[in-house]
Formats: sequence, structure tokens, C-alpha cells
Amino acid sequence: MESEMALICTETSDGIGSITLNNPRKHNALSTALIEEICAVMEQMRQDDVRVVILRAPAGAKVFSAGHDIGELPTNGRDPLTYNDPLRLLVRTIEHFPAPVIAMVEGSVWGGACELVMSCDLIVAAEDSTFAITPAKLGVPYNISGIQRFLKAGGMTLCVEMLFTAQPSSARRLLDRGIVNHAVPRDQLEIVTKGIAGQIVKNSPLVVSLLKEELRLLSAAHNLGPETFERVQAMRREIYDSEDYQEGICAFHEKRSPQFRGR
Ligand code: YXS
Repeated sequence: MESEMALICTETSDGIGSITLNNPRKHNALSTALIEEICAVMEQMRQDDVRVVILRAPAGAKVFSAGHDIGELPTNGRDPLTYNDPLRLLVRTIEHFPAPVIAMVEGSVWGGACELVMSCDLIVAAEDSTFAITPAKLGVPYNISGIQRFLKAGGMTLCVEMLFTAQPSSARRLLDRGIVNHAVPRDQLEIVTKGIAGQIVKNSPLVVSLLKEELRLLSAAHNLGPETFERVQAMRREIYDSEDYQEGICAFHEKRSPQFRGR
């Protein structure tokens, strides 16, 4: 069964649900509207007892997703990445979905879209796809749970380099670090992904669902103490109240390189 919403396309067959990001005009930027469509269709797939979800871009996409919709980042002194930010809701929806979600990646992945992909249970990527985590480039004070997810997925060494440089890393490098499950030629991407999904669908959905929740609970990093959390939040507030934060967003809209002054 196929259906077309404004910004995504969905299909469900043989227990496998497929969600295709489909807003090419903005390179699948993770706008509130796009995220709301994904969450709505995942709720329907949950009710339909879908056993695996594949999250993808259209075949041949140059950009898997350009990350947060920069036009939706607040510039009035509000925290740009709060607990109720749409991307945070989507990441939690994926983590709590009662079946595996596989990210099938081709093209370039930017910013918050890297966190989206890394919140999925498996990642099958075209070997020529790239991943760039970009808060430093845009002057955005990334939030704690997002940094924790990057750390859990990639480890400190790779995270430090990806976060400090904001430069793209290859799927091959992420495969070597165990972040990506498979890096394959683009023309094998769908068959490899569907093959894994087919293997999972054959297994007990109750046990697979239990295993997913057990793995999530057991892998959850230790929680921060209240004082540490408040100190980091105070640090983040200084940044999203800073001129650099305004400069990062302004430079993007003006299609020029940002001139960060560290204030
Ligand atoms: O100017 P028009 O109206 O034609 O629209 C352009 C872009 O403005 C728009 N667009 C976006 N709009 C909102 N949010 C975005 N993230 C975004 N990215 C692109 O799409 C239209 C076509 O883009 P254009 O002309 O640049 O296409 P291109 O083929 O030359 O370049 C494709 C990209 C993806 C390399 C380029 O669009 C780009 O660098 N986009 C920004 C990628 C990025 O830095 N994303 C991080 C977003 S902020 C985020 O995720 C977190 C808050 S954080 O930074 O903390 O991780």
C-alpha cells in the first residue's frame, strides 16, 4: 500500500514500512511540517504492526537531508534545541518505536540529520555518502542528548573531529568506526537494506521489540547530575544569546561564510 503526503512518500508491504523524505526543493530539510508527517505515519505503522521501518531519500538523491530547517531556528534569545524541538520528538519516536528502524542513506547528510540517522537502529549507506555535523559552522549550541547520541555512536575521537571541524566524513570512515552497519555501492543499497529488513521480519516481532528496548536501556549512558546539567544549560544559553549565533544563521541566509567573533 502506497501513500503520498506533502513532504514524504510511504509504502507498506510484507511487514516492511518505507518512509521516503521527499522535499527536494529544500533538500529534505527537517522542518516541523516534514517531521510531523514522519511521526504521523510512524504512528500508523505502529498501529498496523509494521515489523521494520526503512527511512530513506529518493533513489539517486544528492542530499539525504540538509538537517534542521535553518529558517525555523529561533533568533529571539530562545533555546534553538529544546526538549520539545520537533527533531527531538522524532528521535525519541524512533528510539521508542516497537520495531527496528533502518536508515538507508545516499547523498550527503547534514547537521541534525546526522543525529536522525544515528538514532535509527541500523544504518545502510551508499559508500559515497557523507556525514557532516555542523553546529560549530552555524554557531549553534547543540543540546546534551544530541551530543550524547553522537558520542555513543561514534566515540570521542571521531566526535571531536566531526564536531570541531564541521566537515563531512565518508560512509567508509563511519563503517570503520562501527557507526554504519554497511557501506555499499549505490546500486546495491536497496537490495542490501531490503535483505536485512526481510531477515528481521521473519523473526519474532515480540522478541525483536523486547531486544530493541533492552538494548536501548542497557546502552543508555549514565545520567548527568542536576548541577552538571544546569551548568551546561547555562553555557548553552550564553551561546544562543550570543552575536555569533545570530551571525551563523544570518550568514546562511545571506549565502556567505560566517565571521564568528567569539562573543
Ligand atoms: O535559497 P533557496 O530558497 O533556493 O533555498 C536553498 C537553501 O536555502 C535551502 N536549504 C535549506 N533551508 C533550510 N534549512 C536548511 N538546512 C537548508 N539547506 C538548504 O534549499 C535550497 C537549495 O539549497 P542550495 O542552493 O544551498 O543547494 P546546493 O545544492 O547548492 O547545496 C546543498 C547543500 C545541502 C550543500 C546546502 O544547501 C547546504 O550547505 N545546506 C545547509 C546544510 C547544513 O549546514 N545543515 C545544518 C542545518 S542546522 C542543524 O541541522 C543543526 C541545528 S546543527 O547545525 O546544530 O547541526
